[in-house]
Amino acid sequence: MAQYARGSAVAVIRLRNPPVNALSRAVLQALEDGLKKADADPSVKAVMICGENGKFSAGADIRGFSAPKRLGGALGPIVSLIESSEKPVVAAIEGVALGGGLEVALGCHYRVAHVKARMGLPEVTLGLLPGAEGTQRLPRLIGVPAALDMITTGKHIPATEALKLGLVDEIVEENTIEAAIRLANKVIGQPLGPRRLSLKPVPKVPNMEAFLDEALAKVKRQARGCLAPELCFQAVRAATRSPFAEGVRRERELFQVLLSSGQAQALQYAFFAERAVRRWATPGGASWSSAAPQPVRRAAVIGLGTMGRGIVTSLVKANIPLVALEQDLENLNKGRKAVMLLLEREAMKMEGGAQVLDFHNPARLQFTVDFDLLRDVDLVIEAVFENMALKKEIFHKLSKICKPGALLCTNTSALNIDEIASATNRPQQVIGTHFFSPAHVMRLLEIIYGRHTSPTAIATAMQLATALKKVGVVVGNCFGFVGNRMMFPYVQQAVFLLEEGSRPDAVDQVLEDFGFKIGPFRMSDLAGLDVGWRSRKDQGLTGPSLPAGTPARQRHGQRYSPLPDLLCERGRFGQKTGKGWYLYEKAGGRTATPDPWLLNFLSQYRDTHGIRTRFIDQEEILERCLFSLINEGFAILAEGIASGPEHLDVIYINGYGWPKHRGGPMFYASTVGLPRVLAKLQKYSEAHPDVPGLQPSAFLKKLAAVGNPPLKEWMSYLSQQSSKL
Ligand code: HSC
Ligand code: NAD
Repeated sequence: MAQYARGSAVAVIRLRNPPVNALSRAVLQALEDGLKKADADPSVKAVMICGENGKFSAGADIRGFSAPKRLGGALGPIVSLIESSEKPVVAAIEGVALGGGLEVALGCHYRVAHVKARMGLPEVTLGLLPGAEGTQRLPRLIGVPAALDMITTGKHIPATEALKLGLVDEIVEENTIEAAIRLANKVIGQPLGPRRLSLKPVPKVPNMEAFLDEALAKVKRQARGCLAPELCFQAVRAATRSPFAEGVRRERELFQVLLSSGQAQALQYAFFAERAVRRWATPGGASWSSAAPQPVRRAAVIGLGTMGRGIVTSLVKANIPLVALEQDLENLNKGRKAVMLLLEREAMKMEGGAQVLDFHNPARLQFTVDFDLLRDVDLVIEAVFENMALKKEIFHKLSKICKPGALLCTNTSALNIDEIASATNRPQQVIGTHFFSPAHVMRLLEIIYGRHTSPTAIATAMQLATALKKVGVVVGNCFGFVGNRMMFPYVQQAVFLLEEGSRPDAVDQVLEDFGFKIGPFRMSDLAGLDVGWRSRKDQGLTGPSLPAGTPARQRHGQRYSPLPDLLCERGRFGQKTGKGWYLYEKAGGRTATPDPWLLNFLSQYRDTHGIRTRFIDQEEILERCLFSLINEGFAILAEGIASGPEHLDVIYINGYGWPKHRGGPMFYASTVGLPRVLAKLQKYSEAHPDVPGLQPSAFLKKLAAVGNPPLKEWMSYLSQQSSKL
């Protein structure tokens, strides 16, 4: 609601809707009532609007978009009502003023902000645009380039930057409310015309049309299939071409287009999914509500290779003192150099730089080859080679050296957490913390509990994720966990498609057009083909341990493609060797070009194995790759490995480059329609009966039999017996 109070000549309207003062219908009604009351009271000479609990407002109530007309219909006119007040209105911005919250502040005649406040129009990140006249007022206040940047990216800016841009009139270190009341008293009686943004012209930019053309090209480049950024651009462009009222009409039209696009629903689902996964639970009954984390005052990272370096960087950035350990001095020096380079780069992006991170201080970051220095750490993250024997040896050593309460985490990509834990005297404190490469950049932390992992250990790992500014998702233990397990059938289909007649660039293009940042073959070249090769050798699928006489294209009675192994045998590991599925300008090069050698090799391979080459259309490429991944997702849900589809979606959006505007694989399946996904899988499975990944999962069949139940009801269809525990 909004609370109205009048102590002096200044009436105070306080937005009140915990926790973030979202502008629900009730809040807007109370705001309107307050404004009208202040207007009618002759003793009131000015108005101050602020938010309860140190937050101005996080904008429109996102849950209210199911009834957008009522919400939107109210917010724009209320902003106009504020602006047209004959008494000066001052916004006191504390905490956040986002979306509709900032639009309310833009309707005010003056804005005072606390130095720590953040402001922004993040509607674009929800698949929308600022629909309460923000696309028309902001460019008039701070100019087109800065407004376009804020509106098309949705970034939050700190108060200091807002002051430089002219978005706020004053910033204060404390007592924002008092400062705003002081300003309100000071401006009583001053003309309000110049303070009404709707009356101001949009500041001129030399050669505006050329500037806009360039800006549009940039927005399109970055949007990758997401509609909202371009429509945000169009709304701002309308401000440069039309009078205010016409611009507002255009803004409303574009808002409606976005609202009905489907992308807005997907992005709003993703917003709430990310928050929902914080409330983790296991089939054994442990949950976020009863488990308490233990403090991590000092940590350790073992192994300073690709992953360890990023993990160390992440911990330093989160201000957690740590020890970084390698197997020998040579690797330690290599790792130290790489970590320092990463940290220097991170420091350059920060205010205060290296001094703030303080990474040259051995009390904060110590490099060693001596396990004894791990005696008093609270948490260890192991990131050595993906080898079970080595991991067990290290965990055995850790359980002897580390203090009894220390949490022992492994960064394994796929190995069994229970087996690793069995090498210790404290399996309840062993947990998987699966970072994604580059670990200091990627937001996902997949947290894997084993059979004995304690709720405290899970809560501590989740707290670590928050401290590292990552999204932690708690999942159960199985080969590849959630993310990689769903990735296996996807990559497998991509390779089968090559066998049958497609090309790496054709497959990548289809998936990149769908919105993936990078297709499966470019991804595999980037990560290194040798990583999977090593794992397949360890599993006895290829290499010397493969029993003689095993058919080239079959393993355990199922279809298998030796293509990736054949490339590795020829030294084609991807970018690192300058060739893999593509050709690169040099070893370590990044520019992929289709390789005539590979196309010739594929054609010889098909001849050798008697495979008839056929044309494979885009629909088949997309469906076989995506539906097999989704199918594995249903199997994971049925086994109780993840507690809901939103977990899988958050993992895919934050760890695997799944396009957020498609809401994640399981949300996407719900939009395609489960009966359709099932029918397509059945069709492909009939054509490829030796590919288990295409055989529809029992859970998908069960849901499709009901029709297309809403995603939030899926888990209620799982019987207790099918759960893993
Ligand atoms: C908008 O404003 C559209 C306008 O332009 C008007 C359009 C008019 C239409 C015109 C038609 C013609 N609503 O993130 P946290 C919940 S669009 C509802 O954990 P933090 C959140 O779900 C809006 N709920 O906290 C969570 O509850 P849960 C634009 C909202 O401290 C709880 O609050 N605004 C909500 O890490 C705490 O949130 C945005 O996009 C909202 N607006 O971060 C801002 N905002 O656990 C979105 C939050 O039960 N919000 N909740 O799920 C944020 O970015 C972050 O929440 C904050 C706080 C930075 C505010
Ligand atoms: P890497 O080969 O780049 O680095 C491993 C490091 O561990 C090396 O620097 C090596 O010297 C060190 N090491 C080996 N034995 C050691 C010992 N006994 N004591 C201390 N250090 C030792 O490997 P990586 O890619 O960083 O992978 C590490 C782990 O992370 C693996 O389990 C891998 O599956 C997993 N992972 C990798 C990725 C990725 O994209 N590379 C992503 C997620 C998880």
